[in-house]
Amino acid sequence: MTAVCRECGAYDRSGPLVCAACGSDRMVRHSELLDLTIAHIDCDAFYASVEKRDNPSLADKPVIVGHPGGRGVVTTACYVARKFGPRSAMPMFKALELCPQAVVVPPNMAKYKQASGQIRALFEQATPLVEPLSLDEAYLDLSPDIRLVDRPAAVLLARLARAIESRVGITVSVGLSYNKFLAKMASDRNKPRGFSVIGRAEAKNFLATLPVRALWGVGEATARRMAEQGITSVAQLQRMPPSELISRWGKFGRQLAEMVQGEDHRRIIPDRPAKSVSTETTFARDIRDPEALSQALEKLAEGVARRLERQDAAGRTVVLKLKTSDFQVITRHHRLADPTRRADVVLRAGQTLLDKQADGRAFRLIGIGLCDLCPSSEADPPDLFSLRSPSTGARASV
Ligand code: TTP
Ligand code: MG
Repeated sequence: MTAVCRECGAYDRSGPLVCAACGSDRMVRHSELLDLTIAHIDCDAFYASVEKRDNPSLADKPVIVGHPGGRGVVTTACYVARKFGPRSAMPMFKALELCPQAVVVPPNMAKYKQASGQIRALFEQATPLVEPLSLDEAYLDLSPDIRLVDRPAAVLLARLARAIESRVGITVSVGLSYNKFLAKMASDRNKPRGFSVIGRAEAKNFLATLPVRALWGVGEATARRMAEQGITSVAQLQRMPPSELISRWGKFGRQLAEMVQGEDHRRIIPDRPAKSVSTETTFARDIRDPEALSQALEKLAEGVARRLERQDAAGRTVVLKLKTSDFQVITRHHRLADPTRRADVVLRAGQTLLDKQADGRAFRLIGIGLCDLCPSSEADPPDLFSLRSPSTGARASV
C-alpha cells in the first residue's frame, strides 16, 4: 500500500494515514498507486466555482448558474445547492422551487474560458498528452516516457490539483487508473475535491457493482432497451460471452465486452499537436566531464525518440538545453536537413551542440528535445546513396 499526500505530494510506500513530511491527513492510498498513469481531471461545479471565487460572499450559499426566470435552465448548481435537488439542465423554475434561497448568477463564458486556459497551461507543464473533453475536463497521459517531470503520476496529479486550487482558485476531482474509461469513472467517484483510484486488481469487481447506465456510451435509451431484455447491471453483462454481446448490440456490443472487463484501448489524443518534445535531467552533482555529459545525452535522446513514437511525430530542429552550476540556462538549436524521429540523429546533432559548450564548466542539468514537429510520415527519408536498412543496420548490396 502506497500513500501520496494530496497537500505536499510526498509519497511513502508504507502507506501511512498521515503525511510524515507535512502532517496532513489528506492521503490517497492504494496498492497500485505508483503504477497507474492515465488520469481524468474534472472541475467541481465548474461555472459555479468560478463565480464563488470571484464573489467570496457566495462561498457558503447555494449558487445556481443560469439565466434567471422564463424558460431558462440550470447550467450548473454548486454543491451546496445540489443538496436541495437542483441539477444541470433542470428548468430554472423547478430548481428554484426546490431551492428558493439559491442565488442565481448568469453565465459568463469569457471567465470560464479563461480559467480553463489557465488549467490547461498547468496540465501542459506535466505532460504534452492532454485531451480535453470540454472546458472543465481532460484526460492526461502521465506515462513515464511521456510525462515532463520525472515523478509518479499520482504525485503529479496531487500537485496539479493543489496548483489549480491556489492559482486558479477552484477545486477539481482526479481519477487515476490504467485506461480512459476507468479514469473517468474514478474522477466522478468522490466529487468534489476527490482523488479516486481504480487499479487493475479491483476493476472488474468495482464495475460489477454498477448499473448499466454508469457505462460510457449507455444513455437512457440504451439502458431502457437493455432493461427490456432483463439486463440492468454490469455484473449481468460481465457474465455474457462477448459473442452474445456482439450479436445483441453489434459494434457497440464489442466495445461493451471490453469495457465490462475493465478494458479500453483508446489512446489519449491531444487536441493540438505538441510544439516540442523534450526531456531533461538534473544531476545529483554538477558535472564537468564532457564524456559523462555525452552519456547523459545519449539516454535522453533515446527518451525523445520514444516520446516521438508515442505521439506519432517527428521534429526538425534539435534543441540542447544546459543549466550551469550558477543557474544560467543555455539553449542551442540545430536545424536538420529533414525531420527525424531517430535517437541517433537527435544524438548526433545534440552532441555537436554540446561539444561547443562542454569546455570544463560545471553543469547541473542537461536536456534535449525537438521542435518544428510534423507527422512521423515526413521523417527520415531514405538516403539515396547509403541504402541502409533501418531495421537491421545492414547495408544492402547494390
Ligand atoms: P460538468 O463537469 O458536467 O458539471 P460541473 O463541473 O458543473 O459539476 P461536477 O462537479 O459534477 O463536474 O460540466 C461542466 C460545466 O459545463 C458546468 O459547470 C456547466 C456546463 N454545463 C452546461 O452548461 N450544461 C449542462 O447540462 C452541463 C452538464 C454542464
Ligand atoms: Mg465538472
